[in-house]
Amino acid sequence: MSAATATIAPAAFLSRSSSLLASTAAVRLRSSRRCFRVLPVRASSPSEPPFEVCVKASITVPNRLGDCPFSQRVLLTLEEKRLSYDMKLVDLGNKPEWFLQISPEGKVPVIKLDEKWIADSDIITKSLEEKYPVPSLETPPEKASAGSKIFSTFIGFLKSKDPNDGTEQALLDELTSFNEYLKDNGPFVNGDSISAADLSLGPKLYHMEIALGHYKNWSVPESLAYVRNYMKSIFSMDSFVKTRALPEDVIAGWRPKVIG
Ligand SMILES: N[C@@H](CCC(=O)N[C@@H](CS)C(=O)NCC(=O)O)C(=O)O
Repeated sequence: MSAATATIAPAAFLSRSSSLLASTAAVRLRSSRRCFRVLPVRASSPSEPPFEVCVKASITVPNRLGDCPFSQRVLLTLEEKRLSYDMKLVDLGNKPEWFLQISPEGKVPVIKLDEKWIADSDIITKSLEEKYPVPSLETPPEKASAGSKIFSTFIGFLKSKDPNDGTEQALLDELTSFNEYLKDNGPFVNGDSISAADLSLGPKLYHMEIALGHYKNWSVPESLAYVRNYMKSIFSMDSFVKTRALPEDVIAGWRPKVIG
C-alpha cells in the first residue's frame, strides 16, 4: 500500500480523556499522485497518533466527506469519544489499489486499530468501545434494537414505484413504534444520554429525511413528535454537523436505487 501521508498542524492538544471539545485543525494530506485533501481533525494527546479511517468521498464536491451512513457512524463514535482521526476519502466509483488491499470487499468504513485494518461499522464501534470505554457509549442490549427496522423500511419505500404496495405504511409502522419507544424511554434510545444506538440510527434518519423529501416529497408526520424531536436533537449535535454528508451527495447517492 502506498499510504497517504498526513501533515498535521493541530491548533491545540487535548487528552483523549478530556471532557472538553477540542478545537479542529486543518490537516493537509498528501498522497502519492492520487489526490490532495484538506481534512478537519480534532487534536488529542501528542503521544497518540490520530486514527486512520477510510470513508466514502463526496461525489459532488472534491476533497469532501461523502454520503455513507456507516462511515458517519464511525466518525460520530470517534468524535463523541474525543479521539482524533485522519480521514482518507475513498472514491467508491474508482477504488484505488491501496484501498482494495486493506478492504478486500471494497467497503468503507475501515479503520486502523492496533496496526490492523478493521472493516464494518458494527465491529469498529464495538472495538472502540472496548478499547476506549470512557466516555461510555454503550447501549444496553435490551434497548439496542429500538428503531433498527426503520432503515430497511425506508429503502423499501424509496425504491417503490407503486403507491399502494404497503411500503409507506411499513415505514410509518416502524416510525410509530419508535415514537412510542421514545415517548416511554427517550429522549434518546438510552434515555438522557447519547449512546451507540443513536450514533447508528442518526445518520440513517438523516438519509431518510433528505432522500424521501427529495424523491417523494415525504416527511415524518407531525403526529410523530418524539421521532421528529429526536431527529432534530441528533442532527444539531456538533459531532453530527461536523461529520454529516452534503444533502446533494445523499440525493445523488440514492438515485440509482430510485431509478433502479
Ligand atoms: N455493514 C457495513 C456496510 C458498509 C457499506 O455498505 N458501505 C458502503 C458505502 S455506504 C460501501 O462501501 N459500498 C461499496 C461500494 O459502493 O462499492 C458497515 O456497517 O460498515
